[in-house]
Amino acid sequence: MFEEGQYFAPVHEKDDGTLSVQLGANHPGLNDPEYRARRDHLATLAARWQPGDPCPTADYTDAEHDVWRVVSDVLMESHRTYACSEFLEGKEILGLPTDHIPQLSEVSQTLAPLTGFGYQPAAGLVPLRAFYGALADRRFWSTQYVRHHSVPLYTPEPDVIHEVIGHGNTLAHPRFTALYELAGAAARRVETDDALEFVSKVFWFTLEFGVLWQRGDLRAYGAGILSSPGEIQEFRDVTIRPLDLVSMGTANYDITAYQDVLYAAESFTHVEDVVGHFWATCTDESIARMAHMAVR
Ligand code: TIH
Ligand code: FE2
Repeated sequence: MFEEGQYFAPVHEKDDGTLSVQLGANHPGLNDPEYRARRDHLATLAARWQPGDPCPTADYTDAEHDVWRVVSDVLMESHRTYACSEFLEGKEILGLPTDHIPQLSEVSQTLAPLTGFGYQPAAGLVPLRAFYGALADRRFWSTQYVRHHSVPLYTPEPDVIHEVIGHGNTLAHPRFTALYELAGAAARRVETDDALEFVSKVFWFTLEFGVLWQRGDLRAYGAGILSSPGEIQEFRDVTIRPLDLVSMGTANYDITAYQDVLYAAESFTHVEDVVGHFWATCTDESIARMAHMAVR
């Protein structure tokens, strides 16, 4: 996903109406003209998309399909070992290809009868409220470009691998999508930016970077862990705290590195009971009270 507070590259419109993506100073693709042309092209396609249209077709290059293949291969094994069972069930039902990058439009078509979710292409930054609000309509704003081939193991910048392998497999499972929808409804319900930020931080530490106990084993259910062949190998070695809305909603995190603190639920049901219930019921006032309780 591509939202405020996450690493993202600013996008500018050029005189000819196409978009230009400004990669940061240490972006691995900065001095790769071919990569930059791809980024600009995909951003331009997304910007021309209109609500209701299927996602535009991205004609991926062989090199881009190769990155997907490499990451899919490594993750195939890691998911069996480190992903929670609900993710593995979603993965089984969705049946993503491992030998080529699927189009967002195709994945959306497969998701529709399963959970009603579908992707919309993001050209650049999607503001927090729009990003989360869309979840209430079962729309998921998604990037379409692929991480640079030199960094297959981890990227701070959400790419199609993260959106589809990380989030897509969860969007195929109704227990996950119920949570996404509740997060969306919460984002629409709250009015202050502070409350919205709290809601989005809880999302970060759960649907993006959540872990949970399953049969005595720590497993990942967050899409950010499940799309990174590097981080998925390391998450068990970081500081694991118990699930706690106040700490998650007020914690600061570094978006450019492996997370050093994660919050573990006792089970998937525990996530639903605590986090689902929070999103289902939170208001500006209840969040202000919680934020006030935070130890700073
Ligand atoms: N770090 C993730 C990956 O390498 O797949 C992508 C992101 C998830 C959340 C923010 S960036
Ligand atoms: Fe994400």
